[in-house]
Amino acid sequence: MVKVIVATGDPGSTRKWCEVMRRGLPEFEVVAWDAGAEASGARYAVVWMPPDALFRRETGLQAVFNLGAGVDHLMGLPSLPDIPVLRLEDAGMAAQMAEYVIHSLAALSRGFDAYALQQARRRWAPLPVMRHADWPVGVMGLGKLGAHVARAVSGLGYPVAGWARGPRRIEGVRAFHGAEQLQDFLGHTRVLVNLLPLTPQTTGIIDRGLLAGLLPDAVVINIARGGHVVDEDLLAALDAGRVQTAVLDVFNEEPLPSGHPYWSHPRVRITPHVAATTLETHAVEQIGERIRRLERGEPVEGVVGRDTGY
Ligand code: NDP
Ligand code: OXD
Repeated sequence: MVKVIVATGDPGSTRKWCEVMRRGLPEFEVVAWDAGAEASGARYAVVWMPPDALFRRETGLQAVFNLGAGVDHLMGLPSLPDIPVLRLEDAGMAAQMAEYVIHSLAALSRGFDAYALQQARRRWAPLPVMRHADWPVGVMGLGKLGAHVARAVSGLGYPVAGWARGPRRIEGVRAFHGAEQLQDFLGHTRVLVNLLPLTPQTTGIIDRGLLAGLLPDAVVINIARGGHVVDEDLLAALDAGRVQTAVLDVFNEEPLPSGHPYWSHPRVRITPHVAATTLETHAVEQIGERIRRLERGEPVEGVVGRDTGY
């Protein structure tokens, strides 16, 4: 029987994922990481922020499955062996991301935030009709999640630009790529949606220079990683009115420390890293199918590039 070891940073979550996997994938033997135990001899590891000791002890692993789309935590582990690392692709997260972005965008463009303030004052005052053309959206990262978000927002009638590493073709989306086209992309963007992976190339990308390139009265929606943002630069842009609103789901330090200026900033909206959560059924199905393919010697999707880091 193929053995799979589950290791997350938290024992409760490790137990939960073991149960979910045993229920969904009864043909595999699923064991939980236990720091005090001997090597289990597992062929596959299913992980989220695992301890570095996992890879030093489990030396028979053939592949590692990340229980999320972003692999930045995992790729930084010094003991990660040179075996395939696979990440979740969409697995129900793309629809959640689109919902998050449309909610945040409409709160501003359709005036729902303003109407909430009016309600508090018992005020009945329709705002001028919104024009989509006044709210051009730019999506950084056109992968599994970003491309879906770009299509969804474009489908509502907003002008949409996108930016990726290489050329991309997405109907209804004006696509830019590479460092040389970044300024052009920003010049088409009032509402910036970040869905880049966190890599050495993208760390700190949302800085003073980038924010200065956005269209006036900009909005920043960061739903990728906190490490993409230089916090002092974003706060300065908010205070200067360069950025009117920041919608932030992810932070350089999580949980966001209670003294952080974002908490009390009147034009910052905060959610606790929930823009898209890993859905158990989808995740287990995707991982199970990929383990079966690897066991049959067939190619699999979702393998992270060691050179690119995503
Ligand atoms: P993908 O790997 O599918 O897509 C990444 C996209 O980013 C690709 O279009 C890629 O370009 C582009 N990209 C990568 N590096 C660069 C670069 N240096 N310059 C320009 N573009 C670049 O990722 P996903 O869509 O699956 O996920 C994106 C991120 O979302 C995850 O890495 C994770 O951090 C975050 N996330 C956050 C969640 C939350 O709840 N807040 C939940 C899930 C994910 P190309 O197409 O040319 O390769
Ligand atoms: C992910 C996340 O990367 O939840 O999947 O952040």
